[in-house]
Amino acid sequence: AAVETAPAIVVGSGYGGAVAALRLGQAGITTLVLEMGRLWNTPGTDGKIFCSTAAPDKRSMWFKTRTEAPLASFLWLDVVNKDITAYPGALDRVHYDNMSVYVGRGVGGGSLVNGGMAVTPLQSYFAEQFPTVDATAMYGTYFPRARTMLGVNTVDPTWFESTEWYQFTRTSRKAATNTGLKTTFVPNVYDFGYMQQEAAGTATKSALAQEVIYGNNYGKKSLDKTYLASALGTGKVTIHTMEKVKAVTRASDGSYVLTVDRIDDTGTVVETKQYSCTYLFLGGGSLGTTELLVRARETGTLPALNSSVGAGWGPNGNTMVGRANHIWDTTGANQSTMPVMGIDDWANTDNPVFAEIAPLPIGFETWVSLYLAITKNPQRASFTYDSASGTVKLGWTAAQSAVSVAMAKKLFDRINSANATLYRYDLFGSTSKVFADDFCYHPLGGCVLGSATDNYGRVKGYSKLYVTDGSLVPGNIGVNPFVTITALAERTLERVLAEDF
Ligand code: FAE
Repeated sequence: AAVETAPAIVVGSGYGGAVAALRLGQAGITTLVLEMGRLWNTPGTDGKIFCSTAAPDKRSMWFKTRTEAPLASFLWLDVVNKDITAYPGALDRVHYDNMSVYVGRGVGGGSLVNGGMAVTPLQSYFAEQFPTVDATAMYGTYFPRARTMLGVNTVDPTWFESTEWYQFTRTSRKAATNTGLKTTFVPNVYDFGYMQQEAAGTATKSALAQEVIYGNNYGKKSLDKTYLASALGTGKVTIHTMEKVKAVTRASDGSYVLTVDRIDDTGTVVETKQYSCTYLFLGGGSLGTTELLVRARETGTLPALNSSVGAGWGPNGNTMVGRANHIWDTTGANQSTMPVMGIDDWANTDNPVFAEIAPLPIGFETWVSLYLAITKNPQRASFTYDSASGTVKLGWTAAQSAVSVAMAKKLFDRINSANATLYRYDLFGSTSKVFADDFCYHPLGGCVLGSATDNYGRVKGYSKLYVTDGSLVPGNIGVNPFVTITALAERTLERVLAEDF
């Protein structure tokens, strides 16, 4: 088959890929984006593009025959998951031996399915994690640029205090305050003006209609509405969907050659294509990018990649936990799916934890306070290539998850003790499981900045090859990660466009 050629190719259309696509397009460089998922712009027979968590169908998950929601059970019953038809749905759960990782699939990557929390890390912790990056430039230029481009806004505090939709957050805040803990509002890319209209009954409900992890039909500024819309607007950027990059090699003239499977809605490979480019930007996310590069090094297609490729992975210390409130401390049958507050105990050097107050939007009173804790777990793992199966494996162990659990438990034991409350035992599938220790939402690392790449995401051992996504972040950033990923990508693109083109 003929080789299609483009000056620049971007793999993936999540945060890192979207920033690369826009800035390349604005610089006048013809750019092709290759995305394995679909473009989410066509309503189904119900008139909606995405399905809700209350009634998941084939659109929910990436080629699964049963949904795999983070909360496996309620009152130990498997009421949460449903059988579905295999289809290129929006949310994937990728299983490794002791850790499964949720990722978004489609034009917009994780922005399609995430909680929209747009949090800038503490500058001192950013500087600790990225000692070679000029933190002043990050906080003066790139973080503000990222927040503006992403459309970050905050909930109106007056409305927050009065609306039934955030009763669950206020109840969790009360328990934290009783413990002497600090809570903080967190910004979001969901349009809170729109959400107030939903609550008033003047706009079609999305965040207030149990839509989030399988996509939001309204209200959310996902990347297809921000960076990617602007990228397409330059007239220089094209996106090919349902095309998965399988392999990367380098031709003798220095160009990169990509082998790509085009799939249909059943997952069948309908065509295997070859693309070539001068500049290659990898934005497949921590899993996608690292897998491509580990495979390239181990199969000899990019043999000069160094031993740091595949190393430094962590789940951002993620652990989920639920508490049972007293009968008089209700959390509300109606809950917004967009979190707006966190318990910020990161300054506690003995046990740093930032815990997002998460909703449990199932439409009836549960008295559950749910949290996604981000702990400062220092454990890291590596990806390795298994030549027998041709797959890439992640070496994360159960003992490494136990470190996150122990840190979260220290914090929530304090909260339970101050409030005379207990954990919920019925949420994660088995009677003994209080902490979800086997999945994460925040995969980070694998091609860490300054180790696998130079200080600007240029992959060591090659020229004109770049990483722009979450694989640059060394396993932990202390808050929800997409603002950091976006800001780092802005910094990389500015430098690379000035020096390498
Ligand atoms: P990502 O957004 O994952 O994009 C990678 C893209 O590349 C995807 O579209 C893939 O389909 C595509 N791709 C991968 N491999 C290939 C290949 N070989 N060929 C072609 N295409 C490929 O990467 N973060 C926050 O900051 N706040 C939140 O509230 C939040 N909530 C979350 C909730 C959920 C349920 C999930 C899953 C994640 C959440 N996150 C949140 C994490 C956040 O979405 C994630 O850090 C970013 O999406 C990562 O951005 P990347 O650019 O690294």
